[in-house]
Amino acid sequence: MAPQQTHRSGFAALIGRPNVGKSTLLNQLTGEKLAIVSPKPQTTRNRILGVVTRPEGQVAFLDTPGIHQAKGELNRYMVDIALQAVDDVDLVLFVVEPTGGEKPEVGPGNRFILERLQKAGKPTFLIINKIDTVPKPVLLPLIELYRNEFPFAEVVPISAKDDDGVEQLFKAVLQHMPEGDPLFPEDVLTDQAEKTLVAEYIREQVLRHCRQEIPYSTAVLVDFFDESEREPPPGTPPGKLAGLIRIAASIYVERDSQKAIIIGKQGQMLKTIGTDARKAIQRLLGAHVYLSLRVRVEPRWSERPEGLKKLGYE
Ligand code: GDP
Ligand code: K
Ligand code: MG
Repeated sequence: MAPQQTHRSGFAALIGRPNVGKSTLLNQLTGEKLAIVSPKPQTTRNRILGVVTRPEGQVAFLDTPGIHQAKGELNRYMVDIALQAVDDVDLVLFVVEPTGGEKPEVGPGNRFILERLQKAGKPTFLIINKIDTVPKPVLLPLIELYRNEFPFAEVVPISAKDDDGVEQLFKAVLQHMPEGDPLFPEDVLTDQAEKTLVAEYIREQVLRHCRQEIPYSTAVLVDFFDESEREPPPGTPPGKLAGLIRIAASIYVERDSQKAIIIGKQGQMLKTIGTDARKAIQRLLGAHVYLSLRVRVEPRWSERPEGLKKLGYE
């Protein structure tokens, strides 16, 4: 008789400064685009669950907003979410990118997070992401510097973008999960509703196409999601988009001037955002999508608790 394999399951949180590649890593681990990605900070605003299920175990990863010292209601909200996640998991994956070029350094932003992790006292991996961007020799001294700051259970260099080291990382994470039965049914991938993902895919296109100050002031809400014609007619070959989903969503900004930027000359910017978002949403939903977007102004929403609540951040 073959020996019974131990089944492990638990939670692991991706924690780190903005832009180090936490969301890219979540997507690579799960093989799905659960979290939007952009070169701008504050891309991830909520905690995002991504579940990986294998015969030998299950890991529920939590992607989180970047931790940084910044003012403002929305920033506080995001940092709280990230720090809360640390308390809720079995293992912390502290993600960093190589910094300091030829002379590697940890830096104040990472030290600030490490202080919090010291207090939390959870088993923690150091994930050095973006190793595709540096020559190999800088990694050893960098690891040395980090090891002097914190007793990491493991150090794993990866490139989330190139899928380099990600499988090894998953195996190491699983070894640190407690023994136990799966926490989620095996077909569960995330706890995000389709409507939430749709709103995020639209926000991603705003991040992609608009310049710096716009993204921070933007939130997206789905107003209308009609899937009454979602099912393709009987006899449609598998894989062929045949059903239709009608979606209306609002892009919220804080000022009229921002609204004008998102709409663009003769509506060109909004059209581009809509076209690109629709393509991504069609892939997500596996049906044709009719997407109608409008831009609304909600003054200073990101500075007010009621504003945050109204736009879905609570
Ligand atoms: P997050 O803010 O930590 O969630 O970071 P994102 O996942 O949004 O990524 C921030 C930026 O870093 C994006 O432009 C990504 O394409 C880029 N990025 C993420 N992982 C890698 C990597 O392994 N190598 C390189 N070169 N870029 C990466
Ligand atoms: K980002
Ligand atoms: Mg992110």
